[in-house]
Order: sequence, then structure tokens, then C-alpha cells
Amino acid sequence: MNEKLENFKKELVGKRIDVIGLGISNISVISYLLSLNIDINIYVRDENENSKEKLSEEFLNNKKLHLNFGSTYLDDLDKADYIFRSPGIKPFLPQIENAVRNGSILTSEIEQVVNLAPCKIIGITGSAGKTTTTTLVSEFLKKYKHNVYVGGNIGTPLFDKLDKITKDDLIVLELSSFQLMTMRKSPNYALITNIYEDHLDYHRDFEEYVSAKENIFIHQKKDDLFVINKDDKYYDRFLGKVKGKVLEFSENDNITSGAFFKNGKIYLKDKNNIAFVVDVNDLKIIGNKNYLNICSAICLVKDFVDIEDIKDTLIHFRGVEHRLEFVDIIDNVSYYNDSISTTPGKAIAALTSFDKKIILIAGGSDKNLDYTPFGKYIVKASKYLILLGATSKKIKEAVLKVDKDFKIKEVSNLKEAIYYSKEIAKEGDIVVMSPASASFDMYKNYKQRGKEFKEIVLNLNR
Ligand code: UMA
Repeated sequence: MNEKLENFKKELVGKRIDVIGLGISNISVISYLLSLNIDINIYVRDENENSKEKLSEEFLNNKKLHLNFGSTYLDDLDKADYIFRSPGIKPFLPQIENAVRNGSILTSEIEQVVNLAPCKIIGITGSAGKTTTTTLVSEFLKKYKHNVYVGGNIGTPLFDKLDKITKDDLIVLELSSFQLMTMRKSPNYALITNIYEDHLDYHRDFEEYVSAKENIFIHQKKDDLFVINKDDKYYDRFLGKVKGKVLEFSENDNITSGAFFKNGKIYLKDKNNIAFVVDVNDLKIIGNKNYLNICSAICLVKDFVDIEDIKDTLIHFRGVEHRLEFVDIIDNVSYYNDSISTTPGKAIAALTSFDKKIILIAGGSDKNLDYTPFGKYIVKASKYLILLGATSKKIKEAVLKVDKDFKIKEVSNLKEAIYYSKEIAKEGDIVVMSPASASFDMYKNYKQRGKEFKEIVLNLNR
């Protein structure tokens, strides 16, 4: 029996539970609490977001649910005993801060999963590479004998599965800064892939973003593990705060223990013992950033999975859709879909993945990010830039500041961009769509943008 969970259920009886935001994480909370026959107040900013459609008939007719919409939707919060916040809702909104001052407990679906799950938890965060690494870790663990639950920012809430999870299972969570910001417990195994500037439209400043990321290891105990990027500029800062054991990963062999990538090969290192794991030429995924993701994922699972199983998984791993995903070779030109790159940091990771200059398609909607450093990388790693969307102007300015003669073409949509790339590409060239921007000016989300990119590319020859 999961004693913590049973106590939590008892604790909730008779309490006022407010849930803010009706996205996938809170729907998981609501369905679980309803099964316990608990009353829930739901607060959502805007009725027009079809929130009601997300609730099944069974929920809508349930007398235990009280729905509230409209501009004053948060004004009543300070009466709550527990507030479940959706990740997209900023915890520093005045009404939330006021409720916490008045004694409400601010929590979330993900925090309660970490609090209440009876098994070991692996948590993965970072500015880039989170989803690839989470996917890879879960692939590795398929060779492990027990049940593995994968959730968090990757898109699967686990709250409503808490009754099923046993102490012999494992949970792998992708965690965003939005989720980590208010978390008071860290996973047993934690990783920060890297830190780049991101989400400045949400966080009040960059320091708040970095501190949120630190929550993934800051509450760990001495037997827990933190996997740290030796090459990241926050290495010293993070290492100074570590409470548990440490494994490092790097593009160099100067680590104490962990995994590293050098001269096209990935190795495991335990002080003076070095074991060869895999040659990157045998992998289906490409790019130094991916090889580093592999190193970090190996560090997280090496207590559970044999090296032979790790090798076997790596050789068959095809990567994650929309993340530097190989699409096709057409007329001897390779096309890659990196639609997930919604920030300059993520696009820089893609740009530095190839060993020759690429043709880059970039631009999209504006999240108020600084494109100055991106300009330098574009000039260094690409030979032609095709721009579309609201951030075109900022990206163009950043590039022209570094090289006033750099070849840039501005187009009005993705189809034009791809057709233009086909026109200018020579045999052996690589075309990469890595927008460095969100997609919302033209698409529902990055997935829709990536699917359209692939469709157009795959039809180029017809
Ligand atoms: N809402 C308000 N007030 C606000 C903002 C939102 O009422 O000020 C309401 C909306 O009307 C809607 C709900 O909140 O009803 C949506 O909230 P949400 O998007 O925070 O919640 P979920 O649908 O539960 O999705 C969240 C993550 N979303 C965000 O962080 C914005 C998902 O990550 C995650 O997959 C999911 O939980 C499961 O854990 C998405 C994301 O974009 C993919 N993450 C960012 C990223 O990866 O860059 C961090």
C-alpha cells in the first residue's frame, strides 16, 4: 500500500481544492479527485478556449465540479486550502501570491507525482535536449525488468495513475522550468542537460529561470544522483549546490566519472576505468548535441541497464519527431526537420550539429528573445539563410551585424522557403528548418509546422 498517497487522500477530505487552468495536467488531477468524490473549483481565464469541451459529459454533469471563467477568475483563490496550478500559469500572479500568504498550499500535478509516487523517479530538465534525452532514457529502461512510466512536460500527466504505481516501478519525467519553479522536492536521479536563454516571456528574469531549473537537484538527499554537464557555463554554480552523488558528461575525457564523447566515440568512465560504448557512425541520430544527450542518458540509467543493452538501444534509436529529424535525401540534398527549435538556443544546438555549412530556414513568432548571439552562429555554420515570420527582422539584423554581405532571402511561407532552398541547393548540401522561434504566427504549434515541412519536402520530387 502507498501510505503517503492514502494519507494525502485523507488530508484532502473536507478541504477546499481549487484547480487553475484546464489543460492536460489538471484534467488528470480532476479525474483522480472526482474518483475520490472530492469537490473541486476550476478556474480558467477564458471560456472561449473550449475548456468545457475538454471535460467529458460525465464530468460536466458532475455536481462536485464548479467551473469559473472570466477576467476576475482568480479573485476568489485565497479561500482555497490547496491550489493546483497549471504549468503555464505564472505562480507569481498577485492573486496566487496573496492566496499563499493567506495559507493556501500552492501545488501542482507534477509536484504531487514526485511527492506521492512510491518508486524512484528520474527527472530531466535543461534548455535543449530534454525530450530526446527523456525518450532515450525510457528506451534504455525498456530493457529493465520493471514498469516504467514516462510523463511531465513530454505531455503525459501521471497523477491519475498514482494508485497503480508500485515501489518497484520507475518514473521518468521531463520537467520544464514552469513546472520546477514551485517544486519543493527533487527526483532521485536528476539531469540538467544545459542552460540557454529561454522563456523570458514567462519568467521575470533569466536568474528566475536558472533557479527554477536548480529545483531538479537542490532538494535531493545524499544517496540521490545529479548528472551534470561539465561543459556548461553553470557547471561550477550547480556543483557548488549538489547534495547527492554526481556523474558528469562532456565532449571531453576530462571528467571524473560519467560518460563522454570524443573523436566520434562514446565512452563510460569510472575514475580510471574507461569503457567504450558506441561509435557514432553506427547511430541513426546525428549531431554533437545528440551525442551529449546520449552521454547524459547513459549516466542516468547505468545503475539499471547493462552496457550491452545500452549499446543495442542506441544503435536502433531513431530520435524524436521534429528534433533534428532526418526527413529525406532529394536530388542528393538532405533535409532535416527541427521544428521543435522555438528559441535561438535550440537552433544553435542544431546549427552546431553538422560538420559542413548548411542552408538554414528560420523565423517564426516573437517570444521577445535576444537574437544577437544567434547571428554569429548562423554566419559560422550556414551558407544561406531563408527567413519567414515575425522574427525575420531581428534575425536578419543579427546576421548582418556579423557579416553585412551574408546571403539572406525573405519569404512569406514555408512552402516558398523549401522551394527556394531546393533552387539554391547543390549536390551534397544540407537544408535544415530550425526556426529559433515559436510557430504561433502561422501554425497551431511546432508539430503542425514540422508536419507541413515534412509533407512539402517529401512531395518535392512529385
Ligand atoms: N490558463 C489560465 N490562465 C493563464 C494561462 C493559462 O487560465 O494565465 C489556462 C488555459 O486557459 C488552459 C490551461 O490554463 O485552460 C492550459 O494550461 P497549461 O498549458 O499550463 O497546461 P497543460 O495543458 O496541463 O500543459 C502543461 C504544459 N504546458 C505549459 O507548460 C505551457 C505542457 O508543456 C506539458 O506537456 C503538460 O503540462 C503536461 O505536463 C507544453 C509546453 O509548451 C508542451 N511546455 C513548455 C516548453 O516545452 O517549452 C515549457
